[in-house]
Amino acid sequence: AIRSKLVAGNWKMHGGTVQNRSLLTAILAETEGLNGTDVAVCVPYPYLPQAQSLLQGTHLSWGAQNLSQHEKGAYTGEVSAAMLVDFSCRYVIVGHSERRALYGEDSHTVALKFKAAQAAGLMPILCIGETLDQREAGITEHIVAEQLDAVTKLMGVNALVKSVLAYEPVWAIGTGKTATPDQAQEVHAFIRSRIAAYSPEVATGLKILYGGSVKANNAAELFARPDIDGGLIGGASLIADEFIAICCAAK
Ligand code: G2H
Repeated sequence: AIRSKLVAGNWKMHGGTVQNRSLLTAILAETEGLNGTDVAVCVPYPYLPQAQSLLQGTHLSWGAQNLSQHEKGAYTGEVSAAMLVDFSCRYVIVGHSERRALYGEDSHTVALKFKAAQAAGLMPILCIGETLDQREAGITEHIVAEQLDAVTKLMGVNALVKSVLAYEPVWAIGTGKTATPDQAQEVHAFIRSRIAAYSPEVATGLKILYGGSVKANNAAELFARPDIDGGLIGGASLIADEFIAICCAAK
């Protein structure tokens, strides 16, 4: 493969210090030296110090699931990019569909968060994807293009070099309905070709993860497709054996 793979867990609003410790300890023990595959966990904010203390100096990276687009100031309840850096995060998810749908984040806000993350030296994992209605209306490509273009228009296409994309069809998230490898590959190839129109080099180097009900029993087939460079894993990232098997499927 041209690109090494990345498997990132998105714990969402799950966890606790006791479970986290056993989960992370198991993942650490079983995922070392996976043919260059990077493994990361994106944990709820309060567990960043725990992730840092357990994972510092190991092969695992950690990160957060959201951040503020603002640098600092009177934004009660918000968390800045610099705070994530303070806990040695490498990654931060931006624009997850749950943030877009439940917290009103539009593509412009997501682009500002992407910018804030990169300005602090974090690697944004930019999530894009269509809803079921949009897929059925035949506007999947239009939707992912709009979500992607919001970032490239603000930042320029070269900003994608220090980022990861995640294609997450909303209808496949937490529903048990995975996109077929063909469906996923088709959209991944579209995304890469859209970027290649501006910069072939950026397109070739960019990791595009698939997310949406990835499990141990479907990961290998997805990850074998040429434009699928790993996964963003929700539910299955909370179960040690499942997540480890998914990491092992990314060869
Ligand atoms: C998509 C995914 C992780 P799940 O949201 O971001 O979650 O694997 O539970 O569908």
